[in-house]
Amino acid sequence: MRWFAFNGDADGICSMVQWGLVHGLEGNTVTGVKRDIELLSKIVPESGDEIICMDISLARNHSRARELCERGFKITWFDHHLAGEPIDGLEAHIDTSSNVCTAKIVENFLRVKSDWAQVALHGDGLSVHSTKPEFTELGELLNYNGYGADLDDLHFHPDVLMRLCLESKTPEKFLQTPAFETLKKGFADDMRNVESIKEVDGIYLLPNEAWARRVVGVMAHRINSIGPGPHVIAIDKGHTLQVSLRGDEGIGEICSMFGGGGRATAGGIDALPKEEITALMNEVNSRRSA
Ligand SMILES: [Mn+2]
Repeated sequence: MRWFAFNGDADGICSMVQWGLVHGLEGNTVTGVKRDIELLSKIVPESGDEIICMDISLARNHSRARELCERGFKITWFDHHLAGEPIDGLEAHIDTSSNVCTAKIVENFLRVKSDWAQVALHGDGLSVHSTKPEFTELGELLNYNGYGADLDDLHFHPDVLMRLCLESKTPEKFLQTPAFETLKKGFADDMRNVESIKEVDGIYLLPNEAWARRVVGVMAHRINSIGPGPHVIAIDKGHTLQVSLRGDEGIGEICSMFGGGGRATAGGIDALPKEEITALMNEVNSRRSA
């Protein structure tokens, strides 16, 4: 039996579609929302099984991957995220170059040129490296579908969406399907909801609803493009706030002061107690240009 584990975003889906078009997808598939990375823990192989992983970080699945290799399972890994130490016996096709996505790695491995790899580049925010701008929207919508707190938030289970893409065979044909229309309309509706959210006391506060959990990333990205920030976008979780912070510098540092983390320009705090919002805003405001 073969097992596939793939990220539920555009890149993971396009990687699987390419594999499926060449070799078929007989076996079990394991996937989840985009942020659900530790998928190897959901695989329960039996003797003689093999495992193929697409677009999930080996570093984040390292101990489980090592354990499965030691037990003799054949594992093949395609990815462009952090890998960690090499694992004996694991076949790794991992390239962390900033101009590739997993679907490009899979395309090279299969030696079959595919427009799905072009779609994936757009999905991963690597449009500048794609030769097919006509697939920008499709890449972004497949990527958008993967965002949410859990699978119930998504328009399509990523496995269902992957199989719909596979059935279509080409991105052009998928663009003609009702599934594409559903994604397009879903995104437009979510963005219309976003427009109703205004900044109040320095915060864009979103309700804890599925649409908000789906678009908070896109919204943060768009707000960040209007000025240096720091910008505060938060989902109201009752006693706590799920905070996304964006800006030009020092963002991860601010977040870490409140139990979160991140990079220089993007960060988050999973559960900020509401009584700490004043302290957070004091810190943010001291860094906002007058
Ligand atoms: Mn990717």
